[in-house]
Amino acid sequence: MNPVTRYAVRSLIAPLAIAAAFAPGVAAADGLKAAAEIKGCTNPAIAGTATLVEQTTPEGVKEVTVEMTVKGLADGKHAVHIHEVASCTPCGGAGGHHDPGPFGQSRPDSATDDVPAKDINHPYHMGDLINLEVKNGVGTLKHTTNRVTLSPGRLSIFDENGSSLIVHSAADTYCDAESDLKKGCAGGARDACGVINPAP
Ligand SMILES: [Cu+2]
Repeated sequence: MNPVTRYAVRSLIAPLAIAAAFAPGVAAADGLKAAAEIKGCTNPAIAGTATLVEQTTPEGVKEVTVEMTVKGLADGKHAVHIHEVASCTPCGGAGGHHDPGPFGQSRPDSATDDVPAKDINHPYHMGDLINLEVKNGVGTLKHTTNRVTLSPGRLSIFDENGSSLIVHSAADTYCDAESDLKKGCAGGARDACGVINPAP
């Protein structure tokens, strides 16, 4: 191919490749979905749904948008996390927070923590999300995180034993300041749970 033709071919291919990369639905991970049916741990009046959708940033980073609506919770803020086991019967079966990292320590807090605690690993977990805010009995949350993926990989919530969403009784204070490092800073008791399943 002579240089002029080569240049012409290249200048044709480059824009096509860029267009393909950014076209909606073209990237392999984009649009992958999951869902969870949220149920009260002990209170049957608590019920809701959550959807999780994976997309890819222009840079190629996978991120997941979590949207959740739950009715029947007490008004105010409630901690929400992705927990490490696909089990809600009982809610304790969901285990600690999704934390597949090499230094994985899924326990958010413990009864034996010192004050201030030295072994609280929250909010460093990959499954740590933000608070659900409940007004007039209806709680909503929308949050995009690049700490987890739905597609296979090291951050995937669809690991060997799956994952669940847990809504806690109290707000997550994010255990951010040294003075926050106490039992319950990750939201305390569990109000509701939903096993996360792949969705069409
Ligand atoms: Cu939690």
